[in-house]
Amino acid sequence: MKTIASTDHVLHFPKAELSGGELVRPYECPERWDYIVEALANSGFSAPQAPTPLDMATVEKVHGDDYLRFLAQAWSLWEAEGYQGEALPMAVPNRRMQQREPENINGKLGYFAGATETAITATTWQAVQSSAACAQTAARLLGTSETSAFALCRPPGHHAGFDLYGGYCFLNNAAIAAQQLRDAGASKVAILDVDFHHGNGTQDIFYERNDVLFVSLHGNPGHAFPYFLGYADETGKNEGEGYNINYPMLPGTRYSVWSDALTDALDRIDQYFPDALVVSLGVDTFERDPISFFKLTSDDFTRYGNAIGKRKHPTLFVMEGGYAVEEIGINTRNVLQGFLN
Ligand code: Q9C
Ligand code: ZN
Repeated sequence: MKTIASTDHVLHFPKAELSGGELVRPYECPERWDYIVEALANSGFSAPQAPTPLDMATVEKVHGDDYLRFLAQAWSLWEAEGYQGEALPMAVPNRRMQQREPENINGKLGYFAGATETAITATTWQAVQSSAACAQTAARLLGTSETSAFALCRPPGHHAGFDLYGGYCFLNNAAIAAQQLRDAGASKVAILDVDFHHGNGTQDIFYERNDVLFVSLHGNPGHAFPYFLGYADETGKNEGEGYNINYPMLPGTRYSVWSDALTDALDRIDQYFPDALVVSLGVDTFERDPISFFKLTSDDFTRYGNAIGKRKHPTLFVMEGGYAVEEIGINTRNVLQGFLN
């Protein structure tokens, strides 16, 4: 299995994340990428290949024009105000307020933010575009020479909606990959999101579409980020009705329960007969993840990788979360090795 990865990921490393009322070192940090590269090299995977530059035409099919303009301009507008810190949103539109993009950068940040922990820096946009390029390049491989591929994306993407950033995400890498597969001739694409957190951005993007099935296993939003989406009764809308499937699970969930949801999810995916499968691969379901509450062990990652592989779909893995940094490489490698065996 080939890995596509970009060293540009280091360009996104804010000094701070707002967490528990403090500015802390971000959980979503560059060493995550290093540990994964190292674990794959130690297990005989081929060296990562760099992506080709991002084709924005694909991105424009899953994100709004106003939002893309905002991402490209955010830092220069912030800098022009004379601020010394990193760009964080503070005021957000709420119930019964206007949904209108303000002129001022603080207003724009809040307007496009789904959460307030994620900072934007001078070089964030370059890292974000290179991360999305990894997903797109890997999707191109899947459409041609390969039956599986791994896009080692950083920053991650599944919380990024049509016009929404947050949860460490800016462009939705998995959605871009799915759209790329569609444009290259796949008539149906399934996305399986196994990150601990609900893939609210991916759900948002495809909620009214039936050409992309979205299936997510995650912490119950009554108890877990992103808190405001991810319930089981969210099943899609209009053309997309029946093409969105959520499996929210409670704090303390172990593999015995999680794997039953996975079996059901994989059955639903098989019944859809997709031409390709995109897996939003977060390993923050791990028992020692610092910000999550599922209890999967390192061996469980091998088990579920194998369960996914048994379904024999052309499969693209797209890296999402995972914050037990020292174990992130092993756990990610275990999924890919389990898949291949
Ligand atoms: N005190 C992904 O896994 N909440 N994003 C952090 C820390 C945001 C996770 C709370 C979690 C976002 C891609
Ligand atoms: Zn996550």
